[in-house]
Amino acid sequence: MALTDPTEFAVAIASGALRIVDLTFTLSPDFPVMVLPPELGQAAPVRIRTISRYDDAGPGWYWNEISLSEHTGTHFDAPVHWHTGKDLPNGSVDTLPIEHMVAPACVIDCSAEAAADDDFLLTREHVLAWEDQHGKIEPGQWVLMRTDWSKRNFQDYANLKEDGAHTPGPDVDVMKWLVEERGILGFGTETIGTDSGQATHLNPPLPAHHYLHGAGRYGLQCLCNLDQLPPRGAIVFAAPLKILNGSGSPLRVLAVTPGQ
Ligand code: 23J
Ligand code: MN
Repeated sequence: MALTDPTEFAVAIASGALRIVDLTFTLSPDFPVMVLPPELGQAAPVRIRTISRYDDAGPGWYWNEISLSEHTGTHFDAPVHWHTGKDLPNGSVDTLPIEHMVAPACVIDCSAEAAADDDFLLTREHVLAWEDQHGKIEPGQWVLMRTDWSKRNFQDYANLKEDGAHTPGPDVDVMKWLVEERGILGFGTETIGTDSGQATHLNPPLPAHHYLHGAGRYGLQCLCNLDQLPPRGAIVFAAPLKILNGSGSPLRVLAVTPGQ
C-alpha cells in the first residue's frame, strides 16, 4: 500500500525499521579544499570565528560566524556552477525544484578498483555489470560512486602530486551515457570533486561537470559512509542552502536505508 501518511515514516525511523545514515563530513578548517591553478581564483578553507562564548562579548550565549566557499566540504553542485548549465531555468540552489532534494540512490562499489589505482575511472561497462546484478538505473535517481576515499586521512585526501590531483572519478563516456541514456538526477562521489583529479585532461574536460550541469543535473562531493548504503533502496535527502543565485552549497546529506 502506498505511503500517504508521513507519520508512518516517522514511526519507521523511531522503531529502527528504517535507519538514517549521515553522508556528511564535519565542516572544519582543516578539511581539504580544492586547489586550482595559481592564476585562477581560489577558495579559502572554512573559517569559524567565535563571536562570543559566555564571555564579555556575550555573557549568556555562544555563537560563531562562519566564512566558506559554496564548494567546501560535503557539498552540492547546481547547474549554474558550470558554463554548460549557465542559461538553464531554475539552475541555482535557490530556484531548483525541491522535489529533487529527496531521491533514490544507486551505489556503485568501486572501492577495490580505487584502492588499486588512484586514477581509476568508472566506465559504462562497470555500470552495466552493476545493472546486471541490481537492475536498471531509473530516471531521477542519484548515482553514487563508492570508492572508500572518505576513509583516507586529510593529508592524502586531495592526493596532490606535482602534476595535480590523483583521485578517482567517472570517464567521459559513462557520464554522457548516465545523463542522456539513464536520465540520472545527479552523480555523487567521496572525493573532492565529482570529476577525477586528472579530469582537466579529458575531452571534454571535467565531464561530470560538463554533462551533468549542461542537462540541469546535480553533483555531490565529499560524501562519506557510502559503504553503509545498499546498492539500491536508499533514499537521499540533499537540500542545499537557499543562497541567492548560489552555484552550490555545503549541506547535510542524509540517506534513509532499510533497518535491521
Ligand atoms: C570550482 C572551480 C572548478 C571546479 C570546482 C569548483 C569543483 O570541482 C566543484 O567543487 O564543483 S572543477
Ligand atoms: Mn562543487
